[in-house]
Amino acid sequence: MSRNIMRYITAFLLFIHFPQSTWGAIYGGPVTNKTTGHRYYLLSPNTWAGAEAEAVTLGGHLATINDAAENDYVISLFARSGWPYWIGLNDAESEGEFRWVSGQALGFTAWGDGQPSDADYAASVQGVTNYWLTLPGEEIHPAFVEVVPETVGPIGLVGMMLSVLTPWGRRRRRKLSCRRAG
Ligand SMILES: [Ca+2]
Ligand SMILES: [Ca+2]
Repeated sequence: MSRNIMRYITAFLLFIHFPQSTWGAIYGGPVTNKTTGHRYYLLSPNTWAGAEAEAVTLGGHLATINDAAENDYVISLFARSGWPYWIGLNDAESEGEFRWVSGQALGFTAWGDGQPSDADYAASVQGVTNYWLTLPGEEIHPAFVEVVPETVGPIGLVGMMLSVLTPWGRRRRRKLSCRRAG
């Protein structure tokens, strides 16, 4: 089957699966991973750059998949078999040098057979093993977003220690729990 016919079929299936009223929107999540505390969203179909812009408004980026566990976790949350979902990896700046849009270092990869191709933007696909491929960034696909919660800074840490260790903090917490109980 020619590549063009495949594209039309994909576009038609996307249209049925994601009603047009939901395009450019959050389609799933947020779901928080209990182990890492990271939040994930599924975005309805968009270009890679459009999806990344949406991810930034949610306080994150297109997902940075750091290991096999995260690859399988995100797929299991949102993906349908055979469907590509944008993730944050691309070599748009320098051919062959893949970088995460979050700025994190590239370690783990899950390229499928013959991947990455010449195209610059990575997408994740559910399969027998969950794998990545590259596609032209102007194609319209759903996307995975990852939001890494801000870590507690030194001032927050001091506040937490005061509240646990000092009589003032203990009294305040007792008062709060009484109020909750009462
Ligand atoms: Ca990650
Ligand atoms: Ca490329």
